[in-house]
Amino acid sequence: MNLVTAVIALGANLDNPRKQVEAALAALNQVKGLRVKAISPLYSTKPVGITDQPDFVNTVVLVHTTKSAHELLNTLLELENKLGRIRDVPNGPRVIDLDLIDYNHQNINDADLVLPHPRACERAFVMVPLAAIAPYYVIGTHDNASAVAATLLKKEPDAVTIITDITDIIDDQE
Ligand code: PH2
Ligand code: MG
Ligand code: MG
Repeated sequence: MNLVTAVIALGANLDNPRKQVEAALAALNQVKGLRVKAISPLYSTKPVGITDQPDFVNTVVLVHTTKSAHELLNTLLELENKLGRIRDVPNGPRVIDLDLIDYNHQNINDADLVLPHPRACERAFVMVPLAAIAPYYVIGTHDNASAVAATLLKKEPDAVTIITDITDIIDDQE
């Protein structure tokens, strides 16, 4: 059994985004052939791209999986559908977004999947959470997550605000 590490970013900004993210975390950990190994704190983040939409809740997880990169991508798309995602406005508001950021440090350039995620290192809402759980994780040819996050935060200190850590989520479920 070939077990590899992957990085997944979760985001939501509709219909109680924190609940949506928590539901997605629970669903993700139920997936066969996948275990969530680390969950970052949840962050309230300013919308990037289309700025005229609600703030997001974002988190990043490290998973171990026996799935291939494409199988994992399909799993994430299926989960998005199951959790009520409707694809209308690209980069617009959504109840849940599950993005594959990195798969075992592999470079993939397919029509449906480019890895590592080409814009991950420009996004504080990905790199700050990643740095919280894996500061030395290197995406592509960039500096490690901690260094990239620090640079992004220097440019835009208000981009992300921590709202909770995993202990709150566990408490909520009891
Ligand atoms: N996702 C986007 C576009 N903009 N902004 C924030 N803060 N968080 C996101 O997850 C996000 C975004 C497209 O997937
Ligand atoms: Mg996204
Ligand atoms: Mg997406």
